Amino acid sequence: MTSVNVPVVESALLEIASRKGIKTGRDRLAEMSPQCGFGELGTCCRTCYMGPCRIDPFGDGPQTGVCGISPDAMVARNMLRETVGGTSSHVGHARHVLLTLRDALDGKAPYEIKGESKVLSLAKIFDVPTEGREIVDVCRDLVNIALEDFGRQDELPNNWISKRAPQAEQQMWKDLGLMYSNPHNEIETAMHASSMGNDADPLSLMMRVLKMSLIDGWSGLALTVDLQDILFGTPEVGFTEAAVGVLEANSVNIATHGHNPVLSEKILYWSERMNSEAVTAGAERINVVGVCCTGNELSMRHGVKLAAHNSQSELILVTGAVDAMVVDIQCIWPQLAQVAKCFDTAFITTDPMVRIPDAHHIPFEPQHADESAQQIVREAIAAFQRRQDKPVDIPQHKSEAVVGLSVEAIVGVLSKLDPDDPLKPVIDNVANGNIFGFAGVVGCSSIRFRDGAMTEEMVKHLLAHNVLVVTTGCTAHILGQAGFLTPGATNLYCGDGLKAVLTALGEAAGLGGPLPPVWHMGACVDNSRVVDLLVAVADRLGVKVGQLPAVGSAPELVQEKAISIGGSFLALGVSCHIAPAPRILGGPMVTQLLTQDLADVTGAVVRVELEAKGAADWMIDHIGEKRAALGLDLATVGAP
Ligand code: BF8
Repeated sequence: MTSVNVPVVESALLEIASRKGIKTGRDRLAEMSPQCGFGELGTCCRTCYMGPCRIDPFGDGPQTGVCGISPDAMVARNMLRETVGGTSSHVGHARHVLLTLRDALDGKAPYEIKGESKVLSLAKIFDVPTEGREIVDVCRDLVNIALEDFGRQDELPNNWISKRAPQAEQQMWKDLGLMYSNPHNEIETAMHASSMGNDADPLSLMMRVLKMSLIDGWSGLALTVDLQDILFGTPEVGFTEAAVGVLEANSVNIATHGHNPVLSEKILYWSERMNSEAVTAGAERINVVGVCCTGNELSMRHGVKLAAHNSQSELILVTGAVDAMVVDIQCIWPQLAQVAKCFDTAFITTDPMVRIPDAHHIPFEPQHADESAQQIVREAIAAFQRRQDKPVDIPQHKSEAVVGLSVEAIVGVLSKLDPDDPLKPVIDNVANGNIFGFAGVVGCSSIRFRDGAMTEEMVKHLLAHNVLVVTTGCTAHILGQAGFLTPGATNLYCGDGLKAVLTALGEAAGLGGPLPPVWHMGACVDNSRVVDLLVAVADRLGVKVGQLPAVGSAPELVQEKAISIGGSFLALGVSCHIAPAPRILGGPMVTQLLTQDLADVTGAVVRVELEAKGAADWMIDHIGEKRAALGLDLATVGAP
């Protein structure tokens, strides 16, 4: 196993950028510092034109906005709008995939149904008859159920949450007034309520935050993943490599970046079929690699190599070896177009929502997917021809990585041990303390935390204390690059209990070695798979999800989407660590609500820890408290 740590990868790329005179996000962050303290605390309001209003939380200066709004209401209102931003992204993604699937079923878009098993399992959940029916007809019924959610004005419960979410938690959400009907109506209501002169009650606003987060969880994440599995198949365990060293000097390198596999699946498909055109142009082959979440999507279904997480997206361009960077939606830095201009790289935008000056825009609509994808691949080959005989700088860092651990894949592996009760070995080992608990370490990569390897250091502490880690998003790239997604990492980092159980499970399942200690579950939308796993374990134990010895962490928060995803975990009763602090500290009541009082509402709290060991220690303590509450008195078994 080759293993590197991310700062090595990044310092190599930063050295190349500096040598070539290219500014990076770190330079721009330094120029921007110190950043606005009012903004950081959440007490800057730009909602109306009597403002912007700024409230000094330390008592100097005005204590309300011009309209009289309190600091807590200001903070809560800002947080609601952040959550709407995150939820809109995921719900928009879900709707795009839904319409693509509808068009595919109607013969209007060139996509097939690769996930028949997902169609059948969803049919069971949604009471769609399957006996003697064609799979496309079953699928059409599911599409109509999902479409109904986006059109309804009857205030009846949303199908995807009311059928997909666990029943015990639904009762809690009903009691708290958090259940919802049409996600679009709720997004409108949240924007309306948070505009000037409406909701000014911080508690009411924070309940809207939780409700919006639930919408994210079920009509965003879960719906997207269910539909993508129908179209592209449910991921299976596979092997890949991660880090910039996956670029190939003599190949046409196409970096797919963004989130929506409706585009990247077609780029991959046509790259495989147009390889001979690349060879004719002088290349060894076409090498499709993945950046950010679209990278996770392709890696877990096709083993596509993972080139970069979000804060490396501009850095891999300085290699000069990326012939085309093709982007769809979300987390696309406008700066990418400027860096691409320094090289022969074709920076290609495809979605009408993502127009970036100096990018080459090739509109991509699912109905004409094949034509657009072929055009994009040809642009990449042309860019390769332009760079021929020019030197490239590809740092030779990469690590192996096991990817694609969907819940179905995990159950598949465990079934080899106990086909009748696949989760039993996991449950037994949680009970005896070999698995101390579970941590979902998810979210972004932030240049504020990268140089300290925040995520890697935190995960090392967790594994040493026998906490099994699951990961998604850019965090999955970070951990993949650092070698945590390999069987070898089990021996390197795990405490004795976790090492023993992962070794026994891996060997019994016929893998010839331990399971990796960090399980790659996909992109950020695949946090719904993390929820599905927790629900399955909770069901098997006969407890609520919030009672499990489990905790979440977004150790390098960047995006609004991470806020709404975190909120969906809080609504389930799963406490979350986060760094940096969300923008709430200027509102004492909101801060107390999220860090303490929420425990009496959903059972979860938020914890801010900016340093890796402190974060891991809190997570381990929290898991210990959950174990004690469940009566698992072997709370310290296996801890070093
Ligand atoms: O949805 S982890 S920087 S790429 S927001 Fe964006 Fe964050 Fe990366 Fe994926 Ni998720």
